[in-house]
Amino acid sequence: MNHVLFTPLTNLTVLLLISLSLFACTANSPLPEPTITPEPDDGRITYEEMVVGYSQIGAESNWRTGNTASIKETAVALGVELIFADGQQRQENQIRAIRSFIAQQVDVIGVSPVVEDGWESVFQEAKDAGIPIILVDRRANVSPDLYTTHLGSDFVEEGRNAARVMVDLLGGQGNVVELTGTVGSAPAIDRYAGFREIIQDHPEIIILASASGDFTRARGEEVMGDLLQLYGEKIDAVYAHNDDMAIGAIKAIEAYGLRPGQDIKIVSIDAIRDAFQAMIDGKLNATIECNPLLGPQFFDLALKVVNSEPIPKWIPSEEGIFFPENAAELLPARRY
Ligand code: GYE
Repeated sequence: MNHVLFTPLTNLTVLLLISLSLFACTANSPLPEPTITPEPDDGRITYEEMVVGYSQIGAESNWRTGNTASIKETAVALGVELIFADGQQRQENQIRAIRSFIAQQVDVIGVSPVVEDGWESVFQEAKDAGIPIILVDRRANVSPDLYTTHLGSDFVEEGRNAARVMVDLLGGQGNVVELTGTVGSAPAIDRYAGFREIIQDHPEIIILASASGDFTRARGEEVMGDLLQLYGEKIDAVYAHNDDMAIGAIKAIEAYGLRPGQDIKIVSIDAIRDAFQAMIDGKLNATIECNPLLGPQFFDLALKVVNSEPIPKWIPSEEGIFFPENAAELLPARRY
């Protein structure tokens, strides 16, 4: 929406009202109180004036539902008009949503791209319509002039941290199976790469297999069940790209008759509340934090973008690593 156009109109209305009230003063005395006080107008767009289209991936994990809640709650708190679209894990739904935001002439589009590839043309359409795009959480593989900034985690570093913890847990030796996230997604690609960067210096740690559980509990359980059928007690550890898949894997390991967290060590990523509970229960050995509470930072950036303020091309989140030792103490304060 072109807010710049509203400013002269507003000033004109105020002027008209002032002259009308001046006219009224000469006709009747005493002087009435002026009904409108002109507000200082620095021409900046405010949260209340901003319309934001947001294309979310879906609801595949507790991380994602925490992320959605943060975006929606922050919009309400700030008074931003938010048009939210759930892509149900499908890129074509996300592309359709972005096209409808363009048709509605929103001020800014936020998008968390389910996979990295295939966004060039729809982002170009947004650019041609003069609507800035902010990538939230996941990256898209597009030329940098097609988006304004990326707000999200360093997924490679998360993979490295998972590997560092794994090396410690295994004492530098053992067989690992990996449950990867959605094929072609930025976090799955980077968490795979970061993990290997560290593991390659530990030749006695073998990655037996790597299979996608699509970031869901159900698929994590299913794939882990298959891996147990294939490798059985040879498996010393699981590296899961998110906690939901780890929780699925825990079920499969128990169904197979082994003890998750003891017979098979497990390290995963996100740090959702259920992961803290699994650590308290002794079934998960560590979780690497990935922060989904991006609502406040996202709308702050959106406001800066519509007001043409300079912003960096990438805003990484700050994240920690959590272990069973203090899981019970930390769980009450966890918000997702
Ligand atoms: O780790 C996973 C979710 O893109 C960082 O997506 C996000 C990942 C998160 O489904 O749980």
